[in-house]
Amino acid sequence: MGKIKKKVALIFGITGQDGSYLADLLLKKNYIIHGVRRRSSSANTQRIDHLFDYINFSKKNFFLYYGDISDGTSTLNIINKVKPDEIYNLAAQSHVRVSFDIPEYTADITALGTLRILEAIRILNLKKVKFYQASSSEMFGLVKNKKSLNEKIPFHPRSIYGISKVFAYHTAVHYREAYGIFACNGILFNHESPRRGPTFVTKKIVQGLVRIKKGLQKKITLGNLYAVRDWGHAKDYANSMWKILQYKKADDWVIATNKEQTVKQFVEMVSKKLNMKLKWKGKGLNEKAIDINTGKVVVDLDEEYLRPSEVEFLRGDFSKAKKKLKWIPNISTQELIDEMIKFEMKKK
Ligand code: NAP
Ligand code: F7E
Repeated sequence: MGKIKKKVALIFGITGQDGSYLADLLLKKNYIIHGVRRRSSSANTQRIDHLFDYINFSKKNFFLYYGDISDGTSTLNIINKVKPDEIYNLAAQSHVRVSFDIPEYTADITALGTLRILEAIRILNLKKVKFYQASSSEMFGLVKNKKSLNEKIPFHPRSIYGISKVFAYHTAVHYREAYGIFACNGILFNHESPRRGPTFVTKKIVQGLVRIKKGLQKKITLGNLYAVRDWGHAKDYANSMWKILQYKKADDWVIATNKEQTVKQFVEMVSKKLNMKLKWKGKGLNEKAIDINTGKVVVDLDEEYLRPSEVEFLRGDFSKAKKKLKWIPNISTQELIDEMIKFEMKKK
């Protein structure tokens, strides 16, 4: 019997939260993985370092390349060298607040970076490659009715990050329609994990409150407590990316939990788990949370963390993915919080 050929995946953004969970998943599925990392003066592979421990190098199933999606030539060269079956574009300047500070850079990476990858696929005439684009619920932006959002809701982005993702979304659709490339969009709502970057709100809250509990920090300072988000677990969402590329036709998919919380409710869920009883006082930017046991302020607000325009409400309707991909989120927000707390508790 002939050997079954292993699938080859190329992941842009492998060093990020989602890239690392996707690499975990695809290695378990026996893929050969190629990942693109950026050159950095300090280590940026912490999220995938564990892979080196269990990868059997004799099998040659894990490769990293230096690259950057701002650089079209190296992007094309890597794709040409690897000739993958599946390309996952998870690379982006992914921070919404930061996109107000560096809009041009954000557009170059998050919007044009996607175009560069798709152009490389087109120029190289890779007819069989499947392409996944990390689209975002931030594309919905300004939502008029507070209802669950599905694939048919029009986009009204509220940041250059969101606008760049809309460009990338339409570019993927365009390459599908114009050139027949199997290009898909996963419209993923917020997803978190112990591997989340420290300046995203869930990680900032969990890390901060755990450090307060350990006596290492006095308080955390946040922005808008009343923004509503639909928070899932990155591990579940990495699984959806793979399922999207296994579906019989290229399409666009909302991935979410269809449950929502405010930032303030998230603070309360974390503090409850840590046995910290909070009392909220004040209004607007003067709102604060006091730890009833110690009488000390543990959460306050600063306008530095507000955005010039905010996405106030996001809750996703994933019924299409449930029906056709048989995808559902398996990890609840409470389980997500428990895992994030456990991870922070173990830190020295
Ligand atoms: P992340 O942790 O910020 O990871 C982003 C990845 O992109 C990192 O590996 C980063 O490299 C890489 N990257 C940044 N600029 C690059 C460039 N110029 N060239 C090549 N690589 C570059 O983000 P994430 O949470 O894993 O999200 C993955 C993707 O999904 C992103 O596109 C994000 O916008 C999108 N998304 C995320 C969510 C969410 O809630 N997490 C929801 C919807 C969509 P370094 O490690 O060197 O920084
Ligand atoms: O903010 C509010 C903030 O930065 C969530 C990215 O992965 O998900 C993420 O974007 C909410 C916002 O995520 C602070 O104003 C309050 O309303 O954790 P975040 P995000 O902006 O929703 C989408 C789907 C992506 O695609 C993005 O890549 O929390 N908030 N106080 C705060 N946010 C931050 N970061 N820091 C605060 O102090």
